[in-house]
Amino acid sequence: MAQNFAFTLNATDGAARTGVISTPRGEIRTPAFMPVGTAATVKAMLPESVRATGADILLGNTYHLMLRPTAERVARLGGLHKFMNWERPILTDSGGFQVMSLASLRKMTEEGVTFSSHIDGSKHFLSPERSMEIQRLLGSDIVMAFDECPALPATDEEVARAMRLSMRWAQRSRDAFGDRPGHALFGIMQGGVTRELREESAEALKAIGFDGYAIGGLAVGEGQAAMFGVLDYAPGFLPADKPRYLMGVGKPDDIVGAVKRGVDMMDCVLPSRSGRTGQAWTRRGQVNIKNARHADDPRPLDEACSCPACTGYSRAYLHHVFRAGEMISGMLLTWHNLHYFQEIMQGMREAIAAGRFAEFEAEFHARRAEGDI
Ligand code: PRF
Ligand code: ZN
Repeated sequence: MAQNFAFTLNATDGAARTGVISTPRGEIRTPAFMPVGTAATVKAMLPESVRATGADILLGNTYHLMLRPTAERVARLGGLHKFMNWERPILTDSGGFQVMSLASLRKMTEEGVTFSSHIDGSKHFLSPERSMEIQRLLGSDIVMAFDECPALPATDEEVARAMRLSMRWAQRSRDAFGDRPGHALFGIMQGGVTRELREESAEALKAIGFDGYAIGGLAVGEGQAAMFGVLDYAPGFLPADKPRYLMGVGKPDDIVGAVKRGVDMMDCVLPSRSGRTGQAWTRRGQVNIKNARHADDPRPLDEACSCPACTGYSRAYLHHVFRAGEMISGMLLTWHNLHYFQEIMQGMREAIAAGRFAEFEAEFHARRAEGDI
């Protein structure tokens, strides 16, 4: 197991947990939300601004970086942290999930997946061994095993086949990763919405042994009720003394529901992507800054928010710069959204530590029910 990489649980409240992941590049307070920096940038944000929102760790992508600028070039330039000017922890996804959603002409075999780049059509190959090599070249602190995530709905046979292939790939990822002090390798559970397959996947991962365990294959079209149905049991199949990471989730209410069920880490493009399309997330729900009702509104987006967008600008201004296509629009809304997501995480960490997660959750839902006013 990785040296200088440790998970300390500080408190639990029901299934919810709070703690700290220690790495040589700094501490990650859990539950943690990881902003997505796909192409070696959290779009529209300087790294110091991302840090100012409260992020302890970013997510990067094997798939995008192997295509452009290539992992070998990033390594020559001193690694991803130096390249993008973010010295704190970085977790990298392993690439298979992005191949399935972005690449064309995919061909999957036991060995790996061959695909054409969504950028220029060039041909590439990813396998557990190549994914481990790329993530090592990038200098990732938390490396993800190479897996296959089927889109739901899929037949039970298809979900089982993909899960069992992912478990063989998990063993190959573990073997190829080797022993890298200060760096962690996380396994990824698959198995769709089928309890028996989730349990089989968890057993296979535990037998291999990882520094942390991700729950993959959710938020792929099954809906929140089905996802929460899986999260009612799946975290309990995983070791209590290792971090649990729910991949690609989610909206604020998904995040709160996942933490309630025992998840420690999450990532999602939602706060950054929706910031660039004029969608803001606030304590009172979603606000579409494009809407004409904001054109003369001198109030901030959220009067209780301490982010730069809310302390320095009116809804009228945010509406104007979005309509005018000004770059500051995406910058301010992304900052606000990331700030709000991190504020939810901080609120949950404090609530769990104080044994009042239920009160936090009730207050969270009550505010949203009031709506934007
Ligand atoms: N596997 C990997 N990355 C992912 C997922 C997965 O299942 C998901 C599913 N929501 C998002 N990102 N490797
Ligand atoms: Zn704000």
